[in-house]
Amino acid sequence: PEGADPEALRQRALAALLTARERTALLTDSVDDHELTAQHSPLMSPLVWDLAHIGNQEELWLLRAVAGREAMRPEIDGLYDAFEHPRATRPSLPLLAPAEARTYAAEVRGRALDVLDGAALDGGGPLVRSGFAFGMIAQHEQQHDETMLITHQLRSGTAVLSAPVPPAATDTAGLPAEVLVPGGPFTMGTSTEPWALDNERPAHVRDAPGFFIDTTPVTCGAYQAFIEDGGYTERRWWEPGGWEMVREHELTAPLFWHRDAGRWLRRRFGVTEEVPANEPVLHVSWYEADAYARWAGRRLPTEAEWEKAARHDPASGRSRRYPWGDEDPSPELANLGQRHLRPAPAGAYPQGQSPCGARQLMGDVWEWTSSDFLPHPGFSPFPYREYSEVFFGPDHKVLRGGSFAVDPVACRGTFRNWDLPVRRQIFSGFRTARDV
Ligand code: AVJ
Ligand code: FE
Repeated sequence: PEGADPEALRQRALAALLTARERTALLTDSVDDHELTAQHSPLMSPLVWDLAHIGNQEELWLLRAVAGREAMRPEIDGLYDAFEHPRATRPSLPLLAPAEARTYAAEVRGRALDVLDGAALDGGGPLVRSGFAFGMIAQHEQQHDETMLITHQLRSGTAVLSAPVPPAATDTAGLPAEVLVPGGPFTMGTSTEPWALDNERPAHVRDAPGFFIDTTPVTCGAYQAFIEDGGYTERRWWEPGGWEMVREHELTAPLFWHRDAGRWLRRRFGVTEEVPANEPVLHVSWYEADAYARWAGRRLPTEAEWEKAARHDPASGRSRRYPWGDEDPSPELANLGQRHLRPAPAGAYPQGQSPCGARQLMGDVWEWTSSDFLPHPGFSPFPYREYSEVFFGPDHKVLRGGSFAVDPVACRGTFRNWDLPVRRQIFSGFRTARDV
């Protein structure tokens, strides 16, 4: 993609915007107006807020910032500013009704495609060059689509979404439990990926001593052993904040699990099923991931270790765009893009493995790392401080790799996600590591 010609970039941007809008339509047309305006959890916005916020951000960045247009409806900007109104308060705002929100987003989109048509993607300022703002807005919409999928998972009632089951690998019998990543320098972050966001930049060298990392994410079966060994009842495994969370909310298992006649069941998008032992565990907080790792005599990988395991190619000494190489994701390589509504069994996607032999680093489940969300050395905020910079610090932990709910446009070996260590409604899992 670096140095790609402007017409190819324009097509790429157009495809990314259209793909995102199709998914937004699926998530917002599959429920009625009452469900669009209801609050399904105090952790989430009503779906209709996400819908108009998607349109509003597109208006701000593609119509106003790139093309210099006047505000279409200046009076609504404040309603859809995520920093002005916390999620829990959004249902009581005078939001656009579902039909109005759809019309607004569609009108913005029509104008944005005109702007894309005439944009000089090979020159201009940093917003236009390489189609950055268009890629950023496609990623923004896809991130809110993942957020809306979380809202779908939290809603009660019958299922409205369905998808085929992801493939299992056939060669998992001989897979080692962990793989070695030898010590030495590697390149973290990127200065060349055109649509990489500010927090992924710039490329810089890190040195990491050797470590072992799990070949696959930790499974529900392995996590059940922690539960059955009294994991949630023994303070010694938990960070103080985690122990407080366990006691206050009387946690005994991942979110959406419940016990029934001696079996663990889980509710998934409106359907209840037995917890699949061989599937990566999902909906655990950072505190639970950290406690499990301690119980197992291991630890979470640092963010730099995770990225080295995913990208470093010892044969060439360089870092790849993805675990499997430099080519874009495809259905044979990773479980991405909401093609499936669950992670694939542990060990799936052998073609997508990284040079060290770790599997499923991209897609399936977001993976908690031990690291706080901090800027890379040489970071500068772009295009706005509120995208990343205001979240840097000890409050947020980094997640890497992307879940089944992440679209390929918002997934790279350098992509960084972050959240509070108590959060577990997100599509989060983890793998563990140890020193050599
Ligand atoms: C990167 C997923 C933490 O959803 O809060 C959406 C992405 N930023 N709108 C979030 C985002 C602004 C962000 N995360
Ligand atoms: Fe947003």
